[in-house]
Amino acid sequence: YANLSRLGPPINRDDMPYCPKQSPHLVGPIHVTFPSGLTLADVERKNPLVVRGGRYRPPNCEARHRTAIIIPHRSREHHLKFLLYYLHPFLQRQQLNYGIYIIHQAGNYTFNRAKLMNVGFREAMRDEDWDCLFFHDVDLIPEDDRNTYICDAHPKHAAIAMDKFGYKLPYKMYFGGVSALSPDQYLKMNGFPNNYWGWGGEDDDIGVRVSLGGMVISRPSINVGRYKMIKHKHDKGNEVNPKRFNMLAKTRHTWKEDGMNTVEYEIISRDYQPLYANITVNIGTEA
Ligand code: UDH
Repeated sequence: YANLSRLGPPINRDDMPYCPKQSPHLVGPIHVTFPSGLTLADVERKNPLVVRGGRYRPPNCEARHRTAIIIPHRSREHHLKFLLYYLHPFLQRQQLNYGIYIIHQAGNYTFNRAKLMNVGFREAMRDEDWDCLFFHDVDLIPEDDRNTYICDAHPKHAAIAMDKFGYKLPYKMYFGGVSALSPDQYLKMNGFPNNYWGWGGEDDDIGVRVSLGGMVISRPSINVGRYKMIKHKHDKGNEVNPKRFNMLAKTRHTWKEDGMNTVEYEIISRDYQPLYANITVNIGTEA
């Protein structure tokens, strides 16, 4: 019997067939609006199959992909609610096995987006053998579900057409907003930098790391990599980083000494909410 079972397609422990390569549930373009009065309880009600920690698996087939969404966060609950409202159904239509992680920076010290991503990578991989990680700003809502949240052969920059840039790539090496890497790709470039405190530069550093790691940037088609940004002002505690250009000029010398191999932090709490796993972390302060 053991030998016979190897003759056919792999059979899952529940004897469920694999989901089709192309999901039959996709709708294409999504009209994104921000309904007033929306609550997290509404989002929960609309997503009855999502289980604690923001986890989901297709009910009738075995997912072909396991994707973790990593969201750096502080004081953006309002944006988070809208993102979850759109993202949960979006990922379910794509028939993914997925989990959503909010990496919440504790305290009031200057924000550090890239370091939070390193924390998210390590903590999510502790939970599950994810085959793809989506690093996702909280204020970007995908506008087309053919923008599949799975990894490519090279690191993928997904948010290539944002409304705020006129639905065009702002510059060739842009790698900000939403990107996707497999664990191998992430480790090949030593993850993201830990030392960009405040706004700016870290996304370009990450783009440079992709090529330093011997890889190229992969992108979805411009018709589907579309995002609406929830409008907002610069946050308190995320002032523009004046050192960003100097740091960026040195990435080729620093990337091996700063990244996933050196990230240090202290987990304050890990709680599994109905719609996401919330990891609150002390990432320290600038050296
Ligand atoms: N983030 C937080 N809290 C903060 C700062 C940043 O959660 O206090 C996260 C959040 O996921 C956000 C991401 O980090 O989406 C990137 O930060 P950002 O939204 O500030 O960066 P972006 O370049 O916006 O998208 C810049 C401010 C635009 C002001 C323009 C005024 N016209």
